[in-house]
Amino acid sequence: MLMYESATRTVQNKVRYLNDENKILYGDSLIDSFQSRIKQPRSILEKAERKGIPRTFESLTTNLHDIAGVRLIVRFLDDIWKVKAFLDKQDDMEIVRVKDYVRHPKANGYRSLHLIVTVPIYLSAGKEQVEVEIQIRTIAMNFWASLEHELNYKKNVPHQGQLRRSLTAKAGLVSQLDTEMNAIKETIRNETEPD
Ligand code: 0O2
Repeated sequence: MLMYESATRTVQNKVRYLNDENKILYGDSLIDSFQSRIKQPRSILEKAERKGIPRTFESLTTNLHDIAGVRLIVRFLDDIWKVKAFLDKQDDMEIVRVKDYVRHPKANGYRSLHLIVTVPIYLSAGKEQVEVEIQIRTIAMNFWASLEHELNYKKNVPHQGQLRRSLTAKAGLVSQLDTEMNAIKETIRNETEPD
């Protein structure tokens, strides 16, 4: 857990730097907010059970890629790719897997860009590469995903199937809102004379 916490802090520091740099260069924050968490042992074991992963240390750390997670919330669709480009350039961070649920949403409507990265952490015994899952999404995608997550984890919700279908339909509206807000932002920034 200490290793995962350390890896999460490394990612957080990079993100803070990116935001500070962006404020200086463009007077604006790129990341609206971020959250990070280490998966609770209970959730690790539940997920392992769900996926049929043996409950050994070796197997859990090899097969579960989101024990450490950082979620980056941006305002606009374009900003997702700006953050990804910044992370691509980090020499001491390797992106080992990309799941693009933004261009290829899940059937339930879930949208988010997932990156599995490895970052080095330094132990008394030497350097170790540790995996962190980074989720990058807009405020609107996050709004949708947090409610959908609540529905998934609550038991005995009445009309669950109907609510699920309704959420999938709303995901279309969220996607449309993201596209339209991005277009408005582009117009404002491109067509406005500098102060
Ligand atoms: P929790 O409780 O949020 O942590 P894989 O790595 O391919 O073997 P995994 O880990 O399921 O399988 O990969 P994926 O699809 O990248 O999902 C990782 C996490 O993304 C999930 O972790 C969720 O946090 C989030 N996520 C993925 N799909 C959905 C979705 O349909 N709705 C919502 N709200 N979140 C989603 P956990 O451990 O499943 O859940």
